[in-house]
Amino acid sequence: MKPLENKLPFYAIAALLFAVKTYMVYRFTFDLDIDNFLQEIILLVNPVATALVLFTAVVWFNVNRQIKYTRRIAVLLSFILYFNVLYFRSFSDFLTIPVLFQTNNVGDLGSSITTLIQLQDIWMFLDVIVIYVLSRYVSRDMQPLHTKAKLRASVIAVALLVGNVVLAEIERPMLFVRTFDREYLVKNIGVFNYHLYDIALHSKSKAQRVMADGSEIKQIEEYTDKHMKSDQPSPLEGVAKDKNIIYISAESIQSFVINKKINGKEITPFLNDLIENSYYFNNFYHQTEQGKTSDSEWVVETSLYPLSRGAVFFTHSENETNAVPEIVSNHGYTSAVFHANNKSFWNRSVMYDTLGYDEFFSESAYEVTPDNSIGWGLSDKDFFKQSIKHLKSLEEPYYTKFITLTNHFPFEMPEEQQTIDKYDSSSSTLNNYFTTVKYMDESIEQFFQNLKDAGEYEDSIIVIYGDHYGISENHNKAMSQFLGKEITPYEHVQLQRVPLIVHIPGHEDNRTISKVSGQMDLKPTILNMMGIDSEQGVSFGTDLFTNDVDPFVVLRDGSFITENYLYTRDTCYDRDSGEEVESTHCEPFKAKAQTELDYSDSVIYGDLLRFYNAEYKESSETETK
Ligand code: GP9
Ligand code: MN
Repeated sequence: MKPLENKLPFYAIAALLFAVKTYMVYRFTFDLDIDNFLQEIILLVNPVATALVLFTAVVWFNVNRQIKYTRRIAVLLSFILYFNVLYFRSFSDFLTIPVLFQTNNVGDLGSSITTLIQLQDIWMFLDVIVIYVLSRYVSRDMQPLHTKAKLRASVIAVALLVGNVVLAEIERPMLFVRTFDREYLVKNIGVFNYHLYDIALHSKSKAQRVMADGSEIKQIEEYTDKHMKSDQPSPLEGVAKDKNIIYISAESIQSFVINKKINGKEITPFLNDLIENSYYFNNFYHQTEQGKTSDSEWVVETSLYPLSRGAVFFTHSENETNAVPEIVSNHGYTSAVFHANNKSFWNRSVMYDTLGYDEFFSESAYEVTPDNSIGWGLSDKDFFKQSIKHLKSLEEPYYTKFITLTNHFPFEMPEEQQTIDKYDSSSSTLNNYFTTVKYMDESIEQFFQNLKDAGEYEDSIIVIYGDHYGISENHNKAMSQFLGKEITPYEHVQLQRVPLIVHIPGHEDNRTISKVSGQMDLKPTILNMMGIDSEQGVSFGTDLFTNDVDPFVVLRDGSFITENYLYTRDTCYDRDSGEEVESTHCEPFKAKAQTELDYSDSVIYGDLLRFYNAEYKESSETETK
């Protein structure tokens, strides 16, 4: 064969082969869900852009090293891709740096690796073979390219990659800030850029951890003990001892729907009745930020604030957490989460281990078909129904959490399943919302019946909380039409209230409690109810059933609510009337709110609970000796 006089075809062939291979892996091995045309385009552009960036880098090497570089990069990238394929076959997920160092994950993979490797996988290395063969025919005495040509090649490649990222941001706004799902990241920026992103995220949190020392946690614990911990015994102390705990994380439900009607029909008839036989908190705020559902889980299980950007579930999944599942496991409870979504969403597969959950029943534990799906996936009614067998398989007492999904933006409900009229306003989001909220109400009602039929109700305490808002500020006009009042910044904060219902079968002393409270308060409350509050540790919440600590709820954006005032966007309001008042009223609380957020951030960034937990374990060991 005649030597390839011009090297460009050689690099172009190498890049093209690699791009085609990567695309085929995305399309057929990872089986990424493609929902629209833009996603299709992104999936096509990404392998080309990545291959061009990596392979055109060759122009900057001297002529002799160009061929070597091309061969090596082809081998390296092929192995990275192949390793992801093997990992995906085993876990339906993508590799992360923490996972690489988690012995149990990679250990599992190690033992089964021979079963994962398949003979036909050889196709994944065909391009490498072609590149090696072709490289022998490339002329070794070519003149190097002019700097202008080198620049041109690199600029085109990088521009294509930037175009890819821009398209990804259009398709999934805040993709990089929220980092909600590895599958979305891989789908939008490709597996190689995803790894770079993961490395950056990991290095940043590692650096902050290294700088931290153990002295700060003592100071923070003293602060939370002094300002949040109630000295009063809770009237419900020990009421949940040895009982099962069932949390229902109710997707996107806000308090404004409770006891409200559309065209004369109650939106939440079951919850409205349930409230009469339960404790209902009508001034209970969600405290989530960009991590949405995962933030609510974080707050409820750890009593720490979420971060102001990103999701703790992603950024700090290796931290020590002293979370409720871990604590209750040490007291004979089996802990489990039920959620019929892909297990990598919000990094749950990793994070639930960190929080100490024993079991996670994710999408793969359910039978999901087009017929039983609505919107995001398995319908809540089917989800609850199918969960019962898994629930029954758990050893009692159990501590469980059921995460619903159907009442999720964009609130789709097939017409034949709608049991309430849509609202009539300029916002189709708000109009649809009531139909899925009504569906949630029915599915929770059905779940109560499922629990009763399965004999799981009597010995359980059921706690239902809204995870975060469903209707954003973009719909203020329609919202103000529904509520019959203007949505001022004060009203906006009031709309961050979500229902909290604590239902204890057979309990008499039920009532609606109006004290200002937040998701942060659930950890101390539930531990107190279980009679194990002494282990709550650093907690920014207060038992909901005690009254000796002044109510103070801080939202992640720095807004806060006290008994008498509400502060948001640099303005102080009277909590009852919503009237603006002198800023001096809110002034003393501003510093306190900031201190709490800063302390909580320090705990997370510095992974400070590792010091606390080490010390705690040591002292409890000496006590038992
Ligand atoms: C996805 C579900 C919804 O698994 O938790 O996530 P969200 O968008 O509400 O955070
Ligand atoms: Mn949610």
